[in-house]
Amino acid sequence: MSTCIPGTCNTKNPTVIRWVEAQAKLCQPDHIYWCDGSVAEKDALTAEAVTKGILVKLDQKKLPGCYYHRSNPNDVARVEQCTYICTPIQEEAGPTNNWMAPKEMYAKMRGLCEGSMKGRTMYVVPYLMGPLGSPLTKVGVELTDSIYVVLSMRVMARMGQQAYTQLGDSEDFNRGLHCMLDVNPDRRFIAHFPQDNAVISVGSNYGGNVLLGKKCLALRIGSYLGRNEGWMAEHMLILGVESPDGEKTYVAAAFPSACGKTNFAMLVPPAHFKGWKIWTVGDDIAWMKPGPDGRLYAINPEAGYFGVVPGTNSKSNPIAVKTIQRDTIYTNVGLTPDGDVWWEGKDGPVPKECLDWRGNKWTPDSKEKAAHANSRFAAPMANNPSLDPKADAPEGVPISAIIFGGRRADTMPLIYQSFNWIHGVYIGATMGSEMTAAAVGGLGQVRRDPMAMLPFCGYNMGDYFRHWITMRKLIKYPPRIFNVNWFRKDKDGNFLWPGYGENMRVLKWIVDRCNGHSNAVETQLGWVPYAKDFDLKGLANYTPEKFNQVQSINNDEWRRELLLQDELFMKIYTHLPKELIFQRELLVSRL
Ligand code: SAT
Ligand code: MN
Repeated sequence: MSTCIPGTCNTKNPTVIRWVEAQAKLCQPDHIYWCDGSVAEKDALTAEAVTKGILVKLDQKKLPGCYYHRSNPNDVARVEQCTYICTPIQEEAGPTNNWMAPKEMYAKMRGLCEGSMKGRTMYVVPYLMGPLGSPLTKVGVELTDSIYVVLSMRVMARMGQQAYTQLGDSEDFNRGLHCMLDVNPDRRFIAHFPQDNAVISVGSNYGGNVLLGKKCLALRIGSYLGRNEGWMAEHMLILGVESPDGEKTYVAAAFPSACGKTNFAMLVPPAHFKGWKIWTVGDDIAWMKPGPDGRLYAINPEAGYFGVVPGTNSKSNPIAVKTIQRDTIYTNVGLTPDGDVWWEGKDGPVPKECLDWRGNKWTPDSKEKAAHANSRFAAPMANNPSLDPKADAPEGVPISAIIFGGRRADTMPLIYQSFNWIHGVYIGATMGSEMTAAAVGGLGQVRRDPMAMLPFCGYNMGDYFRHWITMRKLIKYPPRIFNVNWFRKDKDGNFLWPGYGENMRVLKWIVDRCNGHSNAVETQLGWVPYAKDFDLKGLANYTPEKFNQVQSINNDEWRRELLLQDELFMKIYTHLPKELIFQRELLVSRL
């Protein structure tokens, strides 16, 4: 079988063609289909997916262009225990990553992929991570035997012919191979080869495991490339804050998966904030590089949102509600008899019955949830009514603030600001968060998740901290660094902060700090707002006492926190920059 039949193969790049040929020889598909990203192609593949039962067509009047997908019930989230960083030397991957020598992993993958596409079609999916023509943009080609992956990649990345335009004759592209196999957790591997700019993913058909542009290229391989090339690949949303007088300030924020990055990126200010507006650049990933003016510039490498569905409603995220009305693929939510989707926390009445994410009959009396806790929408960012006009700008947007945050019931105040960059790096490096449904295992336990990158750093975490410290020297006007926690609770388990749109109050203080418009008090942890300056106007029943409570610093809790932080520092001790140990000592002395 010839791989590149004239008229079907849509690139002349000899390296791409040779590589596809080699993978086809291994996987032995019946057909090879070279995707061009066109609308006609999307329509044809969608129709085929519907015929094969991979997608269910939803009510097209209510939800134009929307489809429904159920994953295998054993395959509903990222699996960190199956995720490997394959560097020649184990120390390069570091103690926080699973490791296997590249030779050994390639051999294992060859064994699993051999003949795995017999009777199937191999789709060649060229895509860009980043806007066409941006110096930060990277090219990827993903080979997959899943139509669901092709259609999702078309939403999540700039997929199609433009990728070959950016690539030209170059050999510099990410080589991604995805084989579904029999979707068996025992044969599930997501293997990264940073030195080869390559990823092989087998045995899954779910989100972050298989949309190889996202976590695999944009974060794990991206972080590795960024360290070598002088830029940063971060698990961060990017948003723009516009003030009533038109001043625009961009911030980037790192929260672990399923801690509200998408909601924060699409925040709608409460009525009291007349004239303020939030613009979305990205909701999950930021690639950042110093610009010619000495500031740090960020692009969102993605073109869509892969957001958590449950809890999405007009209070938590009215912009997402609008964004997912069309051209959206819903995975693992409930399906109503009239071709609509439903999930726990959706606006409107609860349906009398529907099919749950497993396809079983569901009624309001059912014990199980209709939508899986990690059910997702994949929606194009072009649908977002608050999409920032610069979301496609090749030069990106200048970042004034970096915000770290996690899900913490105690210890962490609502907001504080680091004393300086290196102190901010320490705050990011010691981040902790309660685990969520985005990854398999450990729900609710606090784990250290430095910069929200623990599952996504493609090299030694200690070296990653060093890279953050080094970057300071390359940025003349570094962003200010802040820490937030929307999730602090009182003794009775009630949230101490209303969250959602009200987070605008915190964001305003951050932006005011960056622009020299507000004062701060020094504490053990960092700079915090004066209670009298912090805008609580129009917040019903929210007293200054409650604000003091959510901002309180409990030295006993902080002593325990320091011991918990040590666990991670001990683990990566051999590569831990000494600057961070000094920061720890300074904090101890302040406490
Ligand atoms: O499943 S994904 O990895 O794409 C989403 C997430 O965990 O952030
Ligand atoms: Mn994420």
